[in-house]
Amino acid sequence: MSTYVIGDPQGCFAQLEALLAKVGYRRAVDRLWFAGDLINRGPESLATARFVKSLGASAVTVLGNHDLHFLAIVFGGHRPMASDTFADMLEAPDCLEIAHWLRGLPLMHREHGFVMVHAGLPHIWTLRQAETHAREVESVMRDDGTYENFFRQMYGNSPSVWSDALDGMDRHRIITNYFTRMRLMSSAGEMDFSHKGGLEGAPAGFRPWFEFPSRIREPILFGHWAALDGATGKRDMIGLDTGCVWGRHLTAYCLEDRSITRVGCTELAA
Ligand SMILES: [Mn+2]
Repeated sequence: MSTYVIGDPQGCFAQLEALLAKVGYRRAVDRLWFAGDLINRGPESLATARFVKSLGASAVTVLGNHDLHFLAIVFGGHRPMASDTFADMLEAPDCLEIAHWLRGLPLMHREHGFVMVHAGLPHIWTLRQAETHAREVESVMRDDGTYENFFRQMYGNSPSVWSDALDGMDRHRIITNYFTRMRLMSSAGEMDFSHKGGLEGAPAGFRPWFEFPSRIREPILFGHWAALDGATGKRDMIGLDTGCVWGRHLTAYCLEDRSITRVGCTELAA
């Protein structure tokens, strides 16, 4: 059995199928992990979501900001943006079925000595704290009495720095932002949402989240930051978003032998 961890397909289903063929994926035997952003920007969000959902317990997916954006539209009353490409999902007969499946997915997964998240883990938290905070928001998204309000109020950049004293929606929003949107942060744990480029040109006082000394010893698998192209300079900070939807690569990381497999992606019209 092999476990392949894949970053940010974003609706590029043909490339996902090509990557699975290249690694020799065996559906009945192997497991797939997805570091989030299954959908949006690419051409086949519905096919991608249906495929991952069909894998049941043989796939593990953590939620990304694009997956949450879809849920904010379906459940939170928000409108699609012009750049969204998941109209096929919104119009599908199984739209709600997919959305309810997605809201049951975790923000963080820990298994086989690895941790998987979409954007990253802030250095201000221990692994135990991160797990506790992930479970807090997952509970809110799963609870039939609270999920709609969560998706209505999920958006926003405030608060931008953690405090144990935060409660209610402010607390749930910043936890969600750390797990699914974080790129740059300050030593105090404040997030910056203005910078989406590479490592150069960061605002003063802000650095990539993975450059701060962390108490977390387990390797961290993450996606989200396509401009990095997977390069963090650290063996145990494993970036998996290699810009498939921007015409670069879709990447699979094999947990058992730590090998990396990529397929090239031609430029796709969004
Ligand atoms: Mn993302």
